Amino acid sequence: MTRILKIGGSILTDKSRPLAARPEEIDRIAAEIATRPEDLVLVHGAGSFGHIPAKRYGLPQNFSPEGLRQTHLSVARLCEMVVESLGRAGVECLPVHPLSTAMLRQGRIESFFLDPIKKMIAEGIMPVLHGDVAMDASMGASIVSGDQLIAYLAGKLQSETVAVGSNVDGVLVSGRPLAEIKRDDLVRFEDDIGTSAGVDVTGGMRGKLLELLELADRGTESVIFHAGKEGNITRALKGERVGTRIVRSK
Ligand code: IP8
Repeated sequence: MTRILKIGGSILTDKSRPLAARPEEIDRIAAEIATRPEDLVLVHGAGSFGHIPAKRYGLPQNFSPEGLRQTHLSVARLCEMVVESLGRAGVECLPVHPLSTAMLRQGRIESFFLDPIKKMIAEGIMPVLHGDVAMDASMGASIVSGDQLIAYLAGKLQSETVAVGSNVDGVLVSGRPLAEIKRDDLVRFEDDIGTSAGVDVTGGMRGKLLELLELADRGTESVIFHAGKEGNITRALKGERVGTRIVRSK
């Protein structure tokens, strides 16, 4: 059974500065992933490599071919760093760029060419995807976030676990992580669940939660945890309790 791990761009990069990767963090994350890489699909956020150029060119509201090119090349560079680091850690993996595999409508994935991903998994190779720009049937082009990608892939690949590593301890209410959250709780906690620090064009924690609640409604529970704390990725991959679980409403 496939497992999906997302690592937020805020862990891999400094979201307040353009093209500011954190190579030591990338290497630490790769080493943790290398402890249990079997049947794993990795999706990473765009961080400053995506959100800063996207904002500069007014994406996705403004259709800008130059903005699409610059933003894609930038996130592809971050993906290359992640793939190279995983390779050094001994994980066989390959990049999969959503710009070349997904088609959107109104900013949502309408179709996705999954065959290469399925074949990579079958051959013991970890597909590495990332938040990206993508062509959109109604808007010309738009942005597909890593969170939308994991919710989509979890359904299509019938994943048994979905773990989302961010730069906070989970869904925080009054500064403390909830043990679990379901859609019915959302109204009560609405004011506490903010957007992320730094530049973010895809909705921060709130956007993430909405994707994962939708996934829970379809039957796949997930967990949001702090991926910046050493050992947490390894724990999450082992299925140990860490962060906030996103569960289905009764
Ligand atoms: O960091 C956003 O992906 P995310 C992708 O997963 C771009 O929200 C290009 C800004």
